[in-house]
Amino acid sequence: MNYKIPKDFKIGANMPAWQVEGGSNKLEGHLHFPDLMYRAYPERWFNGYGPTKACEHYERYEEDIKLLKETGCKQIRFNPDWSRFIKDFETGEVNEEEATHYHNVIQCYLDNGIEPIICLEHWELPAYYYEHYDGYASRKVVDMYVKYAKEVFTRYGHMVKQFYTFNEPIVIPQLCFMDGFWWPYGNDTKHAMNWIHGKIVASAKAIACYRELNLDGKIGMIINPAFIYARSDANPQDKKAKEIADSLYWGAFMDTAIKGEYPKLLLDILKKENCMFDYEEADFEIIRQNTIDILGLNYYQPLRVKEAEYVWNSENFHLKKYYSEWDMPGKRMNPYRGWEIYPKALYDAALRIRDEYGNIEWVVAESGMGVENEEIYRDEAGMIVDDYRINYIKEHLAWLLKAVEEGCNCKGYWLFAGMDNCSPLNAFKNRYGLIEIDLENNRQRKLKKSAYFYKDMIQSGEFEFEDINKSLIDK
Ligand code: BGP
Repeated sequence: MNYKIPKDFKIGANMPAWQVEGGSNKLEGHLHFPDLMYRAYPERWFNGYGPTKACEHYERYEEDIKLLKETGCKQIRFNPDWSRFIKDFETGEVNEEEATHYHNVIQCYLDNGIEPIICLEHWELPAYYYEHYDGYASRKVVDMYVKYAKEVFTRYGHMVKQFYTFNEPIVIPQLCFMDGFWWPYGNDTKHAMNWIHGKIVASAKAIACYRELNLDGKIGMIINPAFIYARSDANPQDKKAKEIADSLYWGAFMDTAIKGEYPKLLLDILKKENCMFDYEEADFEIIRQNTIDILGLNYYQPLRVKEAEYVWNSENFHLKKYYSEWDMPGKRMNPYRGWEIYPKALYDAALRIRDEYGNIEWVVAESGMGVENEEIYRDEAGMIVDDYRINYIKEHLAWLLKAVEEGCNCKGYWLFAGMDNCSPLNAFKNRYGLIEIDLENNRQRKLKKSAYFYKDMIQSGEFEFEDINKSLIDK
């Protein structure tokens, strides 16, 4: 079947600072949070690679942007690295050399016919703010974030027309402070909620600041709401488990960002479990008044849940008291990343945004497939023939375009990622890029087959794929 991409639907890719830039020229004392994660246990990062060099994009951005042009991308989402952008973390004074660097990066995108989109933070919280103030749990840091946001808006707002306040703001609080999964391995839900609330307030204040500047553009947040399915909606316990998980993993950021308020269910549970975050009375009004214009939504895998399997007997409350993850038999997997592949979730989410969130304008800000040992797919001419990635892109787009046809307000799809890059802990294990990075060979860049597919699809405005409506009938 032939799928047509609407003219106002923009296809692009991602280039997040800490995962591509590297920091070899960084000033002393200007590390960011992922640097701290790496430095605590470098041996836990796949083959020892980390953010220090990453792809050396900082030095090689002109070469990279020329290659991104070759992929046909119309938009690239990137971000300044907050930890290098600020010279003095106490006053918020900007490092002018770094500000000029990012000005040049933006100009280079524009010169190559690519629209640059800025997300202010992709976890590059300056290490200083973590070490001295406990990050977003502190109002000082919230204020310094807003100061940084204002500098970025003022300096680049005439060149960039879409800004996002955060990328996946739940991930660091959840994985580092609640789930004990990443350094510093915290298991304290209240602490994580303080970070989450701090980020929600910081985003709302940055949005207020953007609006005060009267810039001609849009501002949003990039959220990775969990796309939750219950084992059985007919089973009331499973359904309840889903609602509770949804109140945090979907609702905390989606509801505050779009509707201006927290899900009541989440607040009730936090209060009941003595994990209510610290807040100032004015916070709720600030959140209510400063909702987003546009939503960026990241999606990789669904979350399948069932009623809680174990009795929660730890002193530290975790939402898993109320649900367990359900390992659905027969699910389709990306075995390298260990994530389920389920493209229809994009369609389901689109309908929910249409029906429950005022059909706000949105884009898929990340979607992609990480694959290990991609060299085995190299052809005789030396190109990686990543047909699995092409298929992945097509099936996700097919479901998305079906939603658009049904009135959903989705206006774009940005692949993760423009180039292979450094993941948290997995480093360069799973490759995500349209552009290959050859680590053995001076990080040489080369277009993969998917890059040529991308260009063709974007230029022609169409692609061929199976009729997904048929798979609907089968299921
Ligand atoms: C998202 C991040 C991306 C990217 C992606 C892929 O959570 O926003 O930056 O890393 O996940 O996941 P991973 O790199 O862990 O394979």
